[in-house]
Amino acid sequence: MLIRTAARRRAAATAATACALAVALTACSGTTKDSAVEEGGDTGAAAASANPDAPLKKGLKLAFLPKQINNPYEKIVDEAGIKAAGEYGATGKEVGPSDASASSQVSYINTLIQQRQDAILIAANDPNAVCGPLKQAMKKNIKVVAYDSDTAKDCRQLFINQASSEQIGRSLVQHLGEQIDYKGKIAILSATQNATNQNTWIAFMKDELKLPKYKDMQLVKVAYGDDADQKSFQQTQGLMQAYPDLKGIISPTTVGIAAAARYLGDSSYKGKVVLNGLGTPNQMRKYVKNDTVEQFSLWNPEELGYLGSYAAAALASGQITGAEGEKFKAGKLGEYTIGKDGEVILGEPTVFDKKNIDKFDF
Ligand code: RAM
Repeated sequence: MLIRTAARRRAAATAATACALAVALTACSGTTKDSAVEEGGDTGAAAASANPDAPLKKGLKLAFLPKQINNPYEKIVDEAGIKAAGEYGATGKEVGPSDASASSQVSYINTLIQQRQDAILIAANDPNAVCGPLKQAMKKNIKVVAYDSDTAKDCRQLFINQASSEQIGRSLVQHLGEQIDYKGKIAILSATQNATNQNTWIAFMKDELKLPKYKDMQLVKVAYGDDADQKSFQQTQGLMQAYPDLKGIISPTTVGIAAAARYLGDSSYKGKVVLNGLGTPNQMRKYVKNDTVEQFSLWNPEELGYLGSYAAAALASGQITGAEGEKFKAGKLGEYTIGKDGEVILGEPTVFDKKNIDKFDF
């Protein structure tokens, strides 16, 4: 447990740096948590003072609202969160849109408010488009937890981040740099143009690329596959047509990297263009085994859902209010401390390659 705690402390420190660097980004902009409580108005006594000894309430209703319902990664996260709710006598469900466009989640939030859920957990498709309805939810004492992809800060009480955003962004560039010997044209294949998480990571990638050791690496394009399989496939094809001498692609989305691997794996670029990014071992296994992809990273999505579930329950039970420094227990994952701006960091990502990929099943 010592190691976990130390790793978490490191991660929290990195997150603080991340936000300092990313002030210009939507992910780290907006007003503080306190103003959310004021605007929420009705978060009441529980918001004013946390009771760390309060038991988790029985019968809580949690709703997971992913970026899109048919994304295998989001499914793993949400199913784990729903299962965790069963551990402490709550119920959970997943609802959401079939596309990850900016405003696609708004009508779902409105319905969840009408249903008087106790907490809404959202992986936001846009930091601002969901804000109005989420503030309405908080006003009605429905707790709001962003996970995976943040909203603006005053539109939720907590953000459960999978890992330090800075570490995710910088390490993807570091890994690709090593793989292509720090030379040549590179591109990014992202999710949607508005995705808070991908945009935050890309800002750190661009910042990392400013270091002298990357002077011979040139980022020629950021393409958007919208977390849609077919569009991501076509965008990869388009990148290769436009830049046949491309040396590497970073795809910081599980949908994007799997589609890009499928395109490259069946093309003459296999083994010539390095593909790195964020993927699930189960979707990427065959591309690692057939040498299309050497390595990629991810955190454990089940743990992300599990942590989000416990965090939402702790909020809804008055154990925490979302203020920096408050602590809560997340079942088998142990204790977590809320960092700056209501951010809770799960841990560190894992790098997967031929040697370890068979040890993972998600
Ligand atoms: C996709 C989504 C998600 C992101 C992962 C890595 O599934 O864009 O938000 O965290 O990739």
